[in-house]
Amino acid sequence: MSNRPLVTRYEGNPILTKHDVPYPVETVHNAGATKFEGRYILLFRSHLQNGRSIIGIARSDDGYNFHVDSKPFMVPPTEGVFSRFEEYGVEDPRICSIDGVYYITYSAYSRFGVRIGLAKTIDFKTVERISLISEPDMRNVVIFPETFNGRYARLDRPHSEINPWAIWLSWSSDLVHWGESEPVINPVTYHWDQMKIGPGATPIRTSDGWLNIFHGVFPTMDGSVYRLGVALHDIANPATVLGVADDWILSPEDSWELTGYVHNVVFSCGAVAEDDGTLKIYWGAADTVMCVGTARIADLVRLCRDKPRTAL
Ligand code: BMA
Repeated sequence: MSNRPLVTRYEGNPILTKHDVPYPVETVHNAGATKFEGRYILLFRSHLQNGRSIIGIARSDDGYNFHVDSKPFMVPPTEGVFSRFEEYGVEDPRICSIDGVYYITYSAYSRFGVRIGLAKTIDFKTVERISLISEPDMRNVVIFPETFNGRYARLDRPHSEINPWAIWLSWSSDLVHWGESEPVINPVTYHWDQMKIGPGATPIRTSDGWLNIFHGVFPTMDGSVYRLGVALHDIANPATVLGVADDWILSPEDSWELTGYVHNVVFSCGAVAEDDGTLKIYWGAADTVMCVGTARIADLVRLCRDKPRTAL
C-alpha cells in the first residue's frame, strides 16, 4: 500500500459552518448523508445556544457546495410521546434508503437518558417519526440498506460497565422491534480505539462485503481523540465480521479538527458511494463544522483484509 493518505481531504474544507445556516445555531456537525433525486443531502446536527441540538438539512449538486434550507428539518416536538424523549434534543442522524423510503435513525436525549428514534421521509421536505427503537443507553444506530432473508439488520452501540461501548448487531422484521443482539466489534486495549467505538456511516455495499466506517476514541492527558476506522462485514450475514482494519483511516489534523467546541474530533455519520469506485466521506470536525474527503473503496477494503486486528 502506498504512502498517500487513504482519505483525501477536500481542499475547500470546511464545507459547512454555522455562518451558512440562516437561523441561529452555534455548530454544524455530525451529518447523515445520502443522494436523493441526483442531489446530495446532509442532515446535520447543530447546537443551539442552550446547548441542546436540532437537525438541519443542506442540499448540493456536487457533494461539496451545500445550501442550507431556511428552516430546521427536525426539532424536538412539544407534544406526544416523542416530546418526552427528545426534551434534551436530537443528535447525530444517519440516513438509510430502502425501497425509496429514507429512514433516519437519531439520538433522542431526555432526562431518561439517550435512546434511538426512527423517522422516515420520502421527499426530504416532510418527516414522520415512526417509533423509539431502543431503551437507554444507546447511540449511533445505523441500519443496513438491504434486507437479509426478509429481515432488517442494524449496528448498535449499547453501553455496559463490563464491556464499554462496543459495536453490536441486531435484527428486526419490521424496523421497530429489534432483537437477537450480539457483539460484533470490541475496542482493543492500548489501541487508537481503546476507550470506545461506535457505528458511523450507514454501511456501504461493496463486491467484497459491507464497509463499516466507525469511530474510535482514545483517552489522553489532553482529553479524548476521536478518529475513524473501517471494518468489513459479510454481504449475506453482516453479523460475520471479515476484517477490522488495525489502522485508523482519519485522525484530527486540520486546525478546525484540532480545535473547536470539542477538540480533536473527526466523527462521521454518513458517506456516499460514487459510480467510479470512490466514496465521499462526510465528518463533523471538533463538533463545530462539516468536512468531506474522498477515498477509494478498494483501498479501504484492502486495509480490512490485509491489516486486520481482532474483532472481539
Ligand atoms: C460523542 C457524541 C458525538 C460527538 C463526540 C465528540 O460522545 O456526543 O456526537 O461528536 O462525542 O464530542
